[in-house]
Amino acid sequence: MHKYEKIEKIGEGTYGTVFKAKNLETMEIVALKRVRLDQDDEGVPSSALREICLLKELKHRNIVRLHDVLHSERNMTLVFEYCDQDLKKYFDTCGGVIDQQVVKSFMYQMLKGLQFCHNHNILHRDLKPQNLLINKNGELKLADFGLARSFGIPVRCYSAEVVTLWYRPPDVLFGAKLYSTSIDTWSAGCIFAEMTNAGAPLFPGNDVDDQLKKIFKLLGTPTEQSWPGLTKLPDYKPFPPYPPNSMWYHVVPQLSAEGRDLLAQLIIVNPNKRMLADEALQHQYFADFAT
Ligand code: Z3R
Repeated sequence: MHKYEKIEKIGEGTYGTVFKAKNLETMEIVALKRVRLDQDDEGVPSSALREICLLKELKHRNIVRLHDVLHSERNMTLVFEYCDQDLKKYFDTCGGVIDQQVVKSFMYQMLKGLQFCHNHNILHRDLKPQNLLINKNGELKLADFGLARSFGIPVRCYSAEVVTLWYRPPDVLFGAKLYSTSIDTWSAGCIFAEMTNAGAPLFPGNDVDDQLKKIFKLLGTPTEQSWPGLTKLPDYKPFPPYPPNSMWYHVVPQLSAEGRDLLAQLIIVNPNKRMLADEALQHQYFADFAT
């Protein structure tokens, strides 16, 4: 730890405090993420440590680099590449306008990062604006990839802040335990809509029930016919039979028809029908996009 000098606190993440710091050997600016482990646990589980160390090999321009993993008996500190801000702050400071070409560029980079991790069988499971980081030169990078697998997604952040449900797909909200890559493409769809609306969230639910209700009011309540196996999910409960709302134009008025088509395929309620990152990158929406 003496190798790093803390500069300032950046924020409170899901697992612990994040600091901006300087590597005193290289003078490089980094982000230090201190992971709080359960009080009564015996320190860092060796399985988690192995998994986290594998993430050091995950190298891609749209993934925040994990430089190092430091651990003592009780704690673990992850040393990440530093980025200037996250997408949440970007929304807060954009003054209610985001250029739709910027949205396309961010969306493309988010899908590129997702595609890379999914090709390596790593899921994010908690994708949200707070862990999409943006550089001054317009590069977008995904943070916290693979951490949910090692540490789980807590109900509350260690700082007692409630973990947001806004980007969770209906299968997970109904208690599905077998996660697949479709969990992340749903979140990507929600973030896509939020970007085109300059930071207004698509499904800002207050609790699991309200979250599902908001989703079904737009997309229609699923049935055993539209989604075989739905009623067998661990936390399944029936909802009123809302019809799908066809007024997409009003949901994302700034988005082009191609963009609306892509969005509609990312936020499909049945996880087996949801579009994958690979397919999304081939979508017509990106046809005029030079990287
Ligand atoms: C790695 C992992 C998490 C974070 C990193 C790097 N950088 C973060 S969070 C960050 C967030 C801001 S500035 C840097 S903020 O001021 O926009 N909240």
